[in-house]
Amino acid sequence: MEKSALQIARYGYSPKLPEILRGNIDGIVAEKGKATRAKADEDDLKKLFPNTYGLPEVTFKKGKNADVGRKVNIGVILSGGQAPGGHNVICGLYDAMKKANSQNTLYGFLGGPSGILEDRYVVLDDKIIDEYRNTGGFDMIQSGRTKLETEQQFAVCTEVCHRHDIGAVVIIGGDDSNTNAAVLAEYFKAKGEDICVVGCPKTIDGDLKNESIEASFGFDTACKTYSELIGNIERDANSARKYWHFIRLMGRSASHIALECAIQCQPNVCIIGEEIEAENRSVDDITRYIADVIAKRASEGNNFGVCLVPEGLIEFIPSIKVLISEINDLIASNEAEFNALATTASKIAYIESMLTSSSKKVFNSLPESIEAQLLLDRDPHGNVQVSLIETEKLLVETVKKRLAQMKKAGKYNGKFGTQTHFFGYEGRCAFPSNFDADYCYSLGFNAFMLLSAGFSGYLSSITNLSKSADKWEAGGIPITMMMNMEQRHGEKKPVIKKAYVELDGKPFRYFVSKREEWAKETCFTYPGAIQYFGPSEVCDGTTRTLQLEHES
Ligand code: FBP
Repeated sequence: MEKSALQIARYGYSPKLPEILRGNIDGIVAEKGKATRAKADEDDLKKLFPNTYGLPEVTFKKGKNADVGRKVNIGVILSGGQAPGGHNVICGLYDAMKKANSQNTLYGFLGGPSGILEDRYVVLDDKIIDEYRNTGGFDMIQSGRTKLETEQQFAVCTEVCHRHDIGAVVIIGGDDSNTNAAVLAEYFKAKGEDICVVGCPKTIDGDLKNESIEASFGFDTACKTYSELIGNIERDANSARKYWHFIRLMGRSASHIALECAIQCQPNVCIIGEEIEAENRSVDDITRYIADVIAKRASEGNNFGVCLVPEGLIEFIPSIKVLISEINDLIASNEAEFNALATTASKIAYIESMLTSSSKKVFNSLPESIEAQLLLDRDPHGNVQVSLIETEKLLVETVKKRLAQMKKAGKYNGKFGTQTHFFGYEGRCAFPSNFDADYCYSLGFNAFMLLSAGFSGYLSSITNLSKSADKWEAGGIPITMMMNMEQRHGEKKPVIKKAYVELDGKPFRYFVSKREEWAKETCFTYPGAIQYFGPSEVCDGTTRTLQLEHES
């Protein structure tokens, strides 16, 4: 396949490892810390994970490691949505395992978790690995959203691992995939199988983070890519001065991406879902807020601006949250009948007839296009697919109506020309930033160090990320430590706790301290293209979110 000039140039980039992982691989040893505890639901978790609950945290140090060269075959799986840097996790894993023993073999299971269930794989070698170094995408082995969660599936995994003499499985995924990695690790231990499972924290959404995991990979590059595009649009808006651009940003429920992009680009409006929920605001409240900003700018002759909307917003508006949960239950309990309905109109009428009167009112207040989008297929976890709901268009409609009312009342005298955008897939497979290239390579390398030392049920953890890569620390965190029990499909299940934007956290507080000024003035910033080859302060830094979180 023909290669672009950038692709060829990026092959030459050497990802930076933390100092501790450099040098001879038999000079790195694991040091166990104290036994860990989950923050909530300890008793339930202890019962569900009798073999893997309470494991100690692990840190790598310099020392003599006589076992690292023991031969091991490893299976690797990419799970869920694409995130820049996934290939480098595999490259780091591959380089570490070959460094330890050139006879080690890496099986790349194809198409996500279904690859291991169907025993579809490719044996990764230098030729394949070298073609994907520092590139975006998951196309080396592709991804998928099949869940690994039943005993029957685990039995198949065991069989497949035996067939290829696989002694460790690395699962690169988000909160749900890593939850399943922990369940698989527990299963192997309970059955006396000598197979380790190690996870790596992936998702552009940025919602897989906690005290031990500072960031999921892909968030950095995705935010930088979206910020470049938003900056370009801001410059266009400021040049033409005739449009309000409403931009919806991917990121599922949490608003981390929208917040980071707002800090990078200083738009006039950015809605944060978590704040909307905390303040119990309705669509009408959000509409009034945006319309007021538009009217104020119009009064100074500025009939243009940029408004960022997180894709998960709809789920944070309390009345719509209730509506979505009712729709989820109705679809789940009347699946066959609902699916048999041939037209969207009949589906809307069917659901509408069963809603409670308050939810029916909310449903009817939405444009028909949004009603239809709320009824689209659920994801494998039974959640509404927020990426399919055009909230930016909904807000343009409601704001338009509100401005017309304000005009009648003599409170607005501007022009409201609009453009809508959705940035999502554009950022998920971008070439990884230097930060993600380094972070991912380190996560993969470190995953090998964990599994070669026999740690199972752990998430590969690289920390101290706001410092330069040589100062990063390497270790492992027991996955059960990050779990709690949550209601899923009517059942209490162990899951890794999702991280939402903290309203008392520094990044959000910084945004709040600036947003009034950004709303009124034109303070746009234009981050531009991600620079790979240039001054270190441009190329190697991480997100503003992480920098603010680490500021003392
Ligand atoms: P993960 O949680 O699996 O990392 O996926 C993230 C994401 O990009 C979300 O931001 C988005 O809502 C969703 O995937 C879109 O899913 P799909 O790729 O199935 O369209």
